[in-house]
Amino acid sequence: THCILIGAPVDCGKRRRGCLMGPDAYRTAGLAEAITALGHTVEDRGNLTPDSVTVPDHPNPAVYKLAENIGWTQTLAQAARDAAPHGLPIFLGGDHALALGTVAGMAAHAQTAGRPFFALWLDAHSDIHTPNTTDSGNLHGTPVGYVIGRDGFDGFPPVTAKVDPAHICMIGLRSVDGPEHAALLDMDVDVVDMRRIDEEGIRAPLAAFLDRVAAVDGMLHVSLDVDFLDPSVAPAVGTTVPGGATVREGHLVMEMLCDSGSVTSLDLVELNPFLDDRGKTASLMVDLTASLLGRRVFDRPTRSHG
Ligand code: DIR
Ligand code: MN
Ligand code: MN
Ligand code: MN
Repeated sequence: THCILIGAPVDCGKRRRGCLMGPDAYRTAGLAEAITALGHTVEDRGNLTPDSVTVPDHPNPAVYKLAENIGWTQTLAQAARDAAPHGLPIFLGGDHALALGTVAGMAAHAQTAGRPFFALWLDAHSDIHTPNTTDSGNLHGTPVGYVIGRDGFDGFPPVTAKVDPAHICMIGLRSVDGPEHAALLDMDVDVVDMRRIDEEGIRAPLAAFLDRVAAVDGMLHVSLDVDFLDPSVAPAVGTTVPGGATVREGHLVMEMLCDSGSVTSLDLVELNPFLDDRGKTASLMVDLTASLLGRRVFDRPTRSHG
């Protein structure tokens, strides 16, 4: 696989600063070296800067840095479309607002390629707000709302390839706001909250989703939010929520994704190196990426996931 690293130092999706250091933390933690050690090639396209746009005030006065978020969305959607035909784009965040652009861009690419598009959201949060429903005003809570085509994103680039909610699986949920909960009740997003993981394990729901992707030869975008993981193992994130995925659950997800062969793009988001403990979170994110790209102790006999 040819891996294309795209630095997206997005820091406007929430108020606590520091995610702009994420791309360099991944480089420092040896991301490119880990990928090449697995026999892949790596091309680092450096860090992008957002298009500059001006916008009128938003009716929801809480909305934070609207213009900058729109600029990043434009820039990253284009970067995704540019990179996708040449390899596997890995977007180095940056906070989760970057996914407004990366997912929209990858979905547009899939549409051009004539393939169904799916997204796996690994996160404590569902990120399905719109700029109108968010209380915090933090737009890192809105990328899913944007890509499925919810109303309220005036000023953002029109979503040319809307993602089907039935093609989205969210794993790790344990902090869902009221308006998000209401929106999710009305749609076919596969929501795997932590209780379901406790009861069924993480393997069964993921296997079922991956079988659906494979059945139609779908393209799969994976958006990995640091807060998917438990804060005890991944402290470098501004929005920690106790009770998250363990290190092994994280690796199993990545190993199954590797075996599926379906993953065509990846976001690494919400790493705030300013909050890290001697680089442990950055290193864990690099190790998880390595598992996604084929690092393993022993091979498994080939079999279906079901
Ligand atoms: C929360 C936080 N739902 C909000 N969202 C986060 O502000 O809308 N997503 N942290 O990863
Ligand atoms: Mn998120
Ligand atoms: Mn989150
Ligand atoms: Mn379908």
